[in-house]
Amino acid sequence: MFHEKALVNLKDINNLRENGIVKIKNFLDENELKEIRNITKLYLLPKNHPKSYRSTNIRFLLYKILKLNFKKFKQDIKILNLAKKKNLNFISNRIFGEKSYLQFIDIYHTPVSDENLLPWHTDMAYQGDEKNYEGFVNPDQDFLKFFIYLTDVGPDNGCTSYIPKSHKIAYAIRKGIFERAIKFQPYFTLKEFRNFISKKENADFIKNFLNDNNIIDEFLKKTNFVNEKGDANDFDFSLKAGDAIIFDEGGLHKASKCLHSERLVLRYIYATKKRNVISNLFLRKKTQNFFHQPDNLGKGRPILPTNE
Ligand SMILES: O=C(O)CCC(=O)C(=O)O
Ligand SMILES: [Fe+2]
Repeated sequence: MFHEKALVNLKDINNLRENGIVKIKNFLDENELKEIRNITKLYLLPKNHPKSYRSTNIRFLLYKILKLNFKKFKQDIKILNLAKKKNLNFISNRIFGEKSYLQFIDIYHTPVSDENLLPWHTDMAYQGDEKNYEGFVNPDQDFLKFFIYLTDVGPDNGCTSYIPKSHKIAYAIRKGIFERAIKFQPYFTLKEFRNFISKKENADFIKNFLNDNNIIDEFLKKTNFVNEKGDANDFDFSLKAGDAIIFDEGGLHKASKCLHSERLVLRYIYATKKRNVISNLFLRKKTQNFFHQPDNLGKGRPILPTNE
């Protein structure tokens, strides 16, 4: 499976651990792409639309039958079969180094626009305030996204820009806050994140925790564009329909604007902890006004390098 020629090989996994993201060309072959696109073009739903979510297990599939929604039932089986065919669970287990579970699947559409779909953010940032410590999820819970482009993307045109290595910093922050070694302060947006890590006590903790003296300065340098010109496309890339990225959602990323063409994507999200469907439903209800739902359900450890 982890043969050099495998869809996702060890080099890719190490790359992902080191940088937080890896690009996989030709993740889908032509027929797979065609089949999935045929399903999706029937529903051009925006991100976070309740109907953009697809069945992740037998329970949800049965629910489709109960609702006599045979069309979606058949489609969801195809989407689940694709995950199986691509060994996503196996790959995800391997990346995490422990057992992981499919959390959700969605397919969404982004229309042409001159505004970013989502500005720079980290999905796993703790939110709230210091009194909310009990609500902070264990930082060792991991979330990983298989993000498949169903249309071509490029700079300022639908790519998911990602700042390499930022997943490590974000993990150190969560760990530090969770263990009360550093003080909570919002760090969800790029500006907040930069403010957070610019504080000496936070920077000291992070450098020490990651055993890396340069990581903060490098990050600040790489993201100084936010002060100079608000945004930049230094971290943009081009990929073709059927290509994919796999990323740790804890790293800083943005959904860039679709300046020239509309975009369709399919996401499979895995995590190390089994999802409690009932409590997640409540959580989703309670926090539906959150900025970036339901991605911030995931709060976890990044996929750090190992000595493998
Ligand atoms: O739509 C995108 O390109 C990125 C969406 C996002 O922020 C995420 O999947 O965490
Ligand atoms: Fe995100």
